[in-house]
Amino acid sequence: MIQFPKDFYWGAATSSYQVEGNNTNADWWSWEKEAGKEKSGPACRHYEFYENDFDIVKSLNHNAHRLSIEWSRVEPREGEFSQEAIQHYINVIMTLRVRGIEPMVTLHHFTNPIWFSESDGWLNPLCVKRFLRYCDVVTKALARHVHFWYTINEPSVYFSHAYLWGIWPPQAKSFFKMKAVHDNLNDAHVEAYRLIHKIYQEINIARPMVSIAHHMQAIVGCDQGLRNHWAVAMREYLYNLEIPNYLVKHKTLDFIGVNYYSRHLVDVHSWWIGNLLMEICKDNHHPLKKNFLGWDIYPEGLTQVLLSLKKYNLPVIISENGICTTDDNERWEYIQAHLKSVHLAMEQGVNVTGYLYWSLMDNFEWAHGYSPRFGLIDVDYNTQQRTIRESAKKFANVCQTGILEA
Ligand code: IFM
Repeated sequence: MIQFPKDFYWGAATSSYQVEGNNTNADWWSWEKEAGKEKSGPACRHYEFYENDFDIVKSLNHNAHRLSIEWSRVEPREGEFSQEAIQHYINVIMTLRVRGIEPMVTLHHFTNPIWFSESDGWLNPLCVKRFLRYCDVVTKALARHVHFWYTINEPSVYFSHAYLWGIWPPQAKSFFKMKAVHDNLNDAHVEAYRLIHKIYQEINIARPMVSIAHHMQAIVGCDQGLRNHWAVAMREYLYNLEIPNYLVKHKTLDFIGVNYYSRHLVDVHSWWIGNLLMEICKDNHHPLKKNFLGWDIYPEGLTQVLLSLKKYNLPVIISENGICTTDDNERWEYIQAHLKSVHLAMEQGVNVTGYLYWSLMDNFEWAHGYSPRFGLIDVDYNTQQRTIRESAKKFANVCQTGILEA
């Protein structure tokens, strides 16, 4: 039996674009059409059904819930803020609060308003200023009801997918553009962190907790050879620790949000820098069970990444961890195994204060569309019927008691 602390945050996460539906002013909306991808369309219609969805959240004993604000709804045209959208998000937050659920709010989760993207998005020299104007409006509207903020979701995933691999909008394939966006997102976080704290100080409310949701993988060498050893060390620094190092150096993390799913298996056949940084194992000599998208399931890696954060001496919240699968038994096994890994890291001194499963409900998985099923709640996209999965009920017991039967 494993016992988690009494005041632990338990819950699940979503993002606006993936569940709300009809985010017609977002860059993804137009890109889905241009690129011939599956359309997000009405998604889970969570924009309309959030009260009902939060009743379910309550029934599952979650005491925290992570969601994101859709910038393209709040500021559909440059400098024009929608009171309707702002009021909507106030209502969303209050709906959580009256149910005793701690809202954790993300300001940027992959999507941008079309006007922002059409003027060079995160490459425009004005991008940080534009993002801050939006953050200012949202923070002032929500400050009295929100204590936890994530400025940016998975900056490293965003800049690599959208500016290096070219598989997300705006489909750039340039190391230099990626580096510029990396720098701008770091600046955006640092400035947004300072702005949020300043607003809380001005209206004299308790210091908020501000972070990013940082994507981390367990980086594992196929063997202990010198080349793999070097490659693992370099990637560990560049992929996992470089961003937190920078943000900690600028004193702009109150906690660390960790999104963990899988491992990254390193097998390098040349000393060329490209191989050292990017070559991954293509053999099947260390096979593991995989999720629906083919990602390795590697729970012990969560202990590994959490221990790597110990040196920062900051609280950690698992802001995302989950599996897409058509077999719900696998989901419960995944949750159990990862919670054990979290607890192991806690026993070794990492101050983990919460665990949020990805995702509350099945949703739009970006370029993969609707096939991957990550949800604790099954969504029938034809009828919008929600069905609570067995794994959700088992997780609900842990949320209620803080006890995981080993
Ligand atoms: O669906 C995404 C989410 O938007 C960000 N983190 C990873 C999830 C699963 O791919």
